[in-house]
Amino acid sequence: MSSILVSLDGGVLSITLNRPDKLNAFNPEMHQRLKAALERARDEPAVRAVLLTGGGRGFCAGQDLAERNVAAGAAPIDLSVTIGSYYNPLVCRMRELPKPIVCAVNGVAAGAGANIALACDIVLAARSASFVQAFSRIGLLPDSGGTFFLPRLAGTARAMGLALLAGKLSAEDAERWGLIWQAVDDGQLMQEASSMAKTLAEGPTKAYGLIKKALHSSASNTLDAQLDLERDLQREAGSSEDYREGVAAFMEKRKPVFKGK
Ligand code: LHQ
Repeated sequence: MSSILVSLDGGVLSITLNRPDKLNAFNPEMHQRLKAALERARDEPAVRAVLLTGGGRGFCAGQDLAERNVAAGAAPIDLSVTIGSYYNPLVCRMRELPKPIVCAVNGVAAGAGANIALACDIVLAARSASFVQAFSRIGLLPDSGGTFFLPRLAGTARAMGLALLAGKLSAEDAERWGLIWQAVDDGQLMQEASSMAKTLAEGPTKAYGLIKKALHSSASNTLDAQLDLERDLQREAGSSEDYREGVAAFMEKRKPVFKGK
């Protein structure tokens, strides 16, 4: 059974992390397959949105720790190699994908699994799901963008508490704290996430890519620089077929038919 399941339907590329007996913890094979799926999402015009979820009862438990068990007296493993080779490129690939990623957090999201969920564009979580910055439980600090996303989304006080105490944060608190878009009833999660991804797949894909770029640049830009960026990106959006269609549809009082171009 493949560690990642991928299917394309109606413009939505669904990617399911699929090592359920390990709560979908990452191993190198899973990283490589996820990389290939995200490259497909980037390169295939037929893909206009991504839906990421986990198989079984968990979303993702981060790094597979069975591969990290160092025997007493043995030299430590250099974790920067794994982070540099897999996790950092993964987070960058997701953020730079010029198409929206909806994440359906179906169960526990721990360690790098939690932060990979936070790197998605719209995060829905089942009410029974939880987020755990599990790193300090094993003597590490949050990675996969955790120290970037957490303070920006929830503020430094909450980021610090999550990272130091490594407790479980419920989906409802994650919503209340601004970490995710919405907590939804367990039975509704996949239907709501699929419907949202489908709606996005029928939208102005080019504008969505530019929205991601603009919002992701915001944190490190001055107001002047951000205004300049908005001007330049709007020039790009304004030359798209979808903008022409959007305005025409508005004037003709009909629903626009966007082609993602
Ligand atoms: C697992 C795992 C797991 C293997 C559950 N590995 N088997 C980056 C670069 C390089 C190195 C280091 O790390 C990183 C980034 C990171 O992600 S570090 C953080 C790694 N993740 C964790 O520390 C989380 C470890 N897991 C847990 O704390 C718990 O499993 C959580 C809170 C996620 C869920 O708890 P429960 O619902 O009680 O489930 P469980 O603990 O019983 O787990 C179910 C099974 O999954 C169990 O296997 P078993 O054979 O006993 O049924 C676990 O061993 C296995 N599993 N996480 N990361």
